[in-house]
Amino acid sequence: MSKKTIQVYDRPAGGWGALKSVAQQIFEQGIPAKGARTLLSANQPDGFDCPGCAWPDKDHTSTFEFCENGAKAVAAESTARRATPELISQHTVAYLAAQPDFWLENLGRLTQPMQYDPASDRYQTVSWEQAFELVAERLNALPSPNDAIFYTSGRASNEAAFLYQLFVREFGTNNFPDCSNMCHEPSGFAMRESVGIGKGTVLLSDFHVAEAIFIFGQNPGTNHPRMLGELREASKRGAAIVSFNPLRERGLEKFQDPQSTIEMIADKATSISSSYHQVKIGGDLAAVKGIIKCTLEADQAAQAAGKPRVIDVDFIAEHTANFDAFAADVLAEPWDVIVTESGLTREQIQRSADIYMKAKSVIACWGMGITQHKHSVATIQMIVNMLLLRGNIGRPGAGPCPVRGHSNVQGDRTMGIYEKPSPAFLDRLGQVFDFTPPRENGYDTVGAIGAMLAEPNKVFFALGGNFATATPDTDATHKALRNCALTVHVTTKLNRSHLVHGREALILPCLGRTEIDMQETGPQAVSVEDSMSMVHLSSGINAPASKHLLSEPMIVARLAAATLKNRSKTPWMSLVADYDRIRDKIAMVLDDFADFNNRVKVPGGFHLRNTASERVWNTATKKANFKAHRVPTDLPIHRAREKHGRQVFNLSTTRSHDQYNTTIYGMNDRYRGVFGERRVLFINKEDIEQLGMKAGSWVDIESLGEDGVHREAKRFMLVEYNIPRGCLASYFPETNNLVPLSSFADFARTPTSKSIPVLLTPHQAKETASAVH
Ligand SMILES: Nc1nc2c(c(=O)[nH]1)N[C@H]1C(S)=C(S)[C@@H](COP(=O)(O)OP(=O)(O)OC[C@H]3O[C@@H](n4cnc5c(=O)[nH]c(N)nc54)[C@H](O)[C@@H]3O)O[C@H]1N2
Ligand SMILES: Nc1nc2c(c(=O)[nH]1)N[C@H]1C(S)=C(S)[C@@H](COP(=O)(O)OP(=O)(O)OC[C@H]3O[C@@H](n4cnc5c(=O)[nH]c(N)nc54)[C@H](O)[C@@H]3O)O[C@H]1N2
Ligand SMILES: [Mo]
Repeated sequence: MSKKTIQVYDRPAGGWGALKSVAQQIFEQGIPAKGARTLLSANQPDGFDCPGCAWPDKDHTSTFEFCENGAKAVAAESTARRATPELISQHTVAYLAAQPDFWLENLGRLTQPMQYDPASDRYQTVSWEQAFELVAERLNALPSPNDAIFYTSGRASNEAAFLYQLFVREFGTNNFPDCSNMCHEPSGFAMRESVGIGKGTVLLSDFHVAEAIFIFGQNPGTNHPRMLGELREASKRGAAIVSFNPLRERGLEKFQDPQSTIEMIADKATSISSSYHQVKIGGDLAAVKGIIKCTLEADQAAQAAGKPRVIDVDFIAEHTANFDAFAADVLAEPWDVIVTESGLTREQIQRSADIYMKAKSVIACWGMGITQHKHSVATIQMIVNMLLLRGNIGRPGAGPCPVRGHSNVQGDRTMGIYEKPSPAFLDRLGQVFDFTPPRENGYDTVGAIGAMLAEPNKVFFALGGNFATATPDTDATHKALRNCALTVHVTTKLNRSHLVHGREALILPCLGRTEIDMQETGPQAVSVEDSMSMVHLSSGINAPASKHLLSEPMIVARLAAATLKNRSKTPWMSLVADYDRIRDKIAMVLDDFADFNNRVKVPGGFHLRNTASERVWNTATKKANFKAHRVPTDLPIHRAREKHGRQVFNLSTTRSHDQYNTTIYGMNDRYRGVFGERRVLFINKEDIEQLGMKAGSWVDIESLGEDGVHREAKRFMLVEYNIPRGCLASYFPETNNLVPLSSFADFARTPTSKSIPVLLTPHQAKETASAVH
């Protein structure tokens, strides 16, 4: 464990620090020889898709692209450590549950299916056969199929996800909460209304020609390190990069590319952002509306002076609807509201607008800093409005680019992991597999927690992920899971969700993506879809972590066969004998996957059709819609400040550099200068002074939810940081308990993990040093 220190990190992102960190991780996971070969096979035509993020691969035939956090994700999966039954059953679940997440992760890969034994409070081995029979029996005994809930995390392959949604729908429910419900759900919702498709329209090639790239609420240095390579190239050729982020993030400032011999040897770096705007948390809608206002005002002035128009009038006339009402709304929005709510000066907004207006092509990227607020959908639609103004969609170098998280989260949705499936999709699924799919919408993540809380005895099944820790309102979620009759987790490693379990519980260990998936007809490849809609194959290269592991498609198929028995006409076991057969079925259900097997076998795969990128608008108006939204001035943070005064802070929960969502790799956050500690709270210097405290003091955080429930998180260290006044940042998942279940994005229902009104009080130190983990 590293020493606890806080210091300013003045090095660029990437560089030698990245190489050192990876070397250390490979050493700690005990994978000396194999490690290097495994890393070199990530994102290669005959290798596996990196289980890190959803950023696309440069070119499948290009050389190895180094990525620190991709390497950490791969190393974590190919660890030499094994969480054997002997190791797990040595401890009671009560003991395991008392250990930190970091400790659980470090037990290594699970090797055999295990079942919870209440008499001894331990997990004990169980055969696969018995495990499937148990789940089948419990599912079939439920009063209604809607009493079962089937969660998915975004690592599941297309093949696994397709079989899973088919099984669950043949079983009879659309209860598909998924990680997307906590992630880019608002992007899909907002874009479907605005441009008729819920996915980004740009390709990597657009990054090569864009004249300006706007980045909202994203920390690519940590979460999409390979994106920095593209930004570095863009910066070098003179493209403007404009970042909006309350925190100064190192990766958005300077990057030293570990692949560039010159930068590494000369210890040079490339500047990334040409301008950096520290918006207030939740202030992006106001900022973007301000940019649009400047653009419209400039257009009016140009028109009055008889100069060329600033906005793309031809595009607007031919391709869009609702422009006039939208423009009137923007022009009526007072500047003082825009300035106050964005936290930026009018000059800063004007400068951003000048860059926007000057650039012939603009890409807008965004991440969780945009999607996890109450007004996320409105903010995303405002970003799309900005692009539409100058026709920045459906032409080279321009377009919206929501940067997805999990490596196949976009593909899982394409495959039908969705609680609100379209009637057309269900019709086709029913025809191809000869059954009657359920029509009623299912539960999303927030809905599923509510339902498990309200009614006991549900069956909760998870294909990957860590539901207990990733979800909001930890106390409520844990209660919900404990309320279940049965909880089942398909997983690679032990995590908290297995320890916060139902009356009965199973852990089903599966192959990881780096491993060879051998089935009856030989080794199998799976397919994934990245953030830019490229679909390609992934084949594991390592021997499985244990001979008892099953692949995810096999687990789903065997469970379906056990549960549905002769109710199903689907040839489950034949499908998993050869995944080409699954892909043939996918092609029969989804037109965009016609000739799937042949197209996906080309190195690099193929690009899924994206209608908006062709300027075909699948919206109700058959046009791209301008959507008017007032700058919100009555959000929970405003109401909390009205009630409790100005000492209320807005807390945003974010990722450290040493974690993958709920998986904690280490205790450092190198680029933010934090070492050896995760219970930290980033805060402005003047706010620390006003609180009468000092950097390094410990505080408790009280959440000011509007449902009257008391929520708090104890013992966080104040870290002085370059962040606007009134704003705080801390790590997820330590702060998840502060997010009320009832606080979520309008329409899309993502928990508001990036804007939690809180109060701080000094922590009354009772703990001893042992409480520091
Ligand atoms: N190494 C690594 N890679 C990952 C992940 C990981 O945990 N580790 N997670 C994966 C997943 S599932 C996802 S979704 C992505 C997440 O990747 P990101 O979208 O980068 O997610 P966060 O780390 O939550 O960071 C969000 C950024 O938004 C900023 N921010 C917070 N509030 C606001 C706001 O109101 N406005 C603006 N403009 N900015 C704000 C924060 O300061 C931070 O820089 O990464 C994926 N890749
Ligand atoms: N407060 C707060 N909460 C958040 C967020 C936030 O920014 N702030 N971010 C949200 C976001 S964007 C997301 S996407 C969710 C993430 O929610 P999840 O996807 O549920 O969480 P992960 O931590 O990614 O899941 C990690 C677990 O997946 C399992 N796993 C790993 N690889 C495999 C595999 O190949 N197969 C299977 N079956 N299992 C595997 C391991 O058991 C590991 O412990 O969290 C959300 N929660
Ligand atoms: Mo995510």
